[in-house]
Amino acid sequence: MDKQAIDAVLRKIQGADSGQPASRVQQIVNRIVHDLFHTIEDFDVQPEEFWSAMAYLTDAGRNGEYGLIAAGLGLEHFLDLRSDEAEARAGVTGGTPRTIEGPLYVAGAPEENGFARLDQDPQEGDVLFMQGQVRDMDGKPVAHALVEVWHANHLGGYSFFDPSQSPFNLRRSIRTDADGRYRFRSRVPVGYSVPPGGSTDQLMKLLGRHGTRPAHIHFFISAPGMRKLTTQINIEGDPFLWDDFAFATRDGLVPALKQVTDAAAIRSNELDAPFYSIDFDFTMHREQADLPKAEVDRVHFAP
Ligand code: MBD
Ligand code: FE
Repeated sequence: MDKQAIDAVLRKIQGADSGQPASRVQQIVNRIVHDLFHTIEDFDVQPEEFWSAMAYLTDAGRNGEYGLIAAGLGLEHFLDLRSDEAEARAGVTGGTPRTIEGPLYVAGAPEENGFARLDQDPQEGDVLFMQGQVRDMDGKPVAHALVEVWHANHLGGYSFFDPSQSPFNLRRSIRTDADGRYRFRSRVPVGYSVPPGGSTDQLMKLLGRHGTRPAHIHFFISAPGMRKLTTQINIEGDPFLWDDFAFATRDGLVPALKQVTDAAAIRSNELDAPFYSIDFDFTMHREQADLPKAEVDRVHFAP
């Protein structure tokens, strides 16, 4: 069809002549449908192709994979870049970079003060201690900030989604102490890969891509009067470090992973072998009236 004929059909379908101003939802849906009509035309999409796409989307929804697809298509990262831009326009720059939440957070992890052990299940992997301080942009410690942390096990699996792990394994909420400090003991995670043969995997393969993330640890950092920080740190040395299927690796989020072999340090941590350690401080911004909320309302899993 020629473009004018398509636009004439669109006008009819979208009721452009109804005289009512279009709501935000109408405007956005109309735009997407417009773009889709033209995509179908430009690529001469056949009915079988259209219905196979519909079946794909139905399956993806049934599998609960839309969150993975949003990450894999870079949409979640794009939202981060737009948030960065909105902050920069208001003069809010620096501090710990944000990066995507991803689809695997589970609300309601047990809360502990200052220190938590994340590895509740007996599990493989190198012992990891991670510690640091939460500070504001003036360098002042943020006492009693909430550090929510979650990560995968030695097989790249997350508790709740992986039924072999107990509830909230490798998930905790840690209150920083009076000096803004947090610390946890866990096991070095391994990168996550999308479910083999699943909807995201199929899509990534059709796009000539993979569905693997480098090993990482997720954080929400929150405190009254401060902008909530959603971020991750990466495990240095992972082969996928800069080849993340979700595009979440950012400069400033790759701390050194140190192996501790000192006998006294091993003993004082109640271990009998060398372990790994990461030091990482979080710097957060004060809340500011002229900015979009830093906390993103989003449906979360909860047990
Ligand atoms: C993850 O662990 C993750 O963090 C993201 C963004 C997507 C899939 C799995
Ligand atoms: Fe993750």
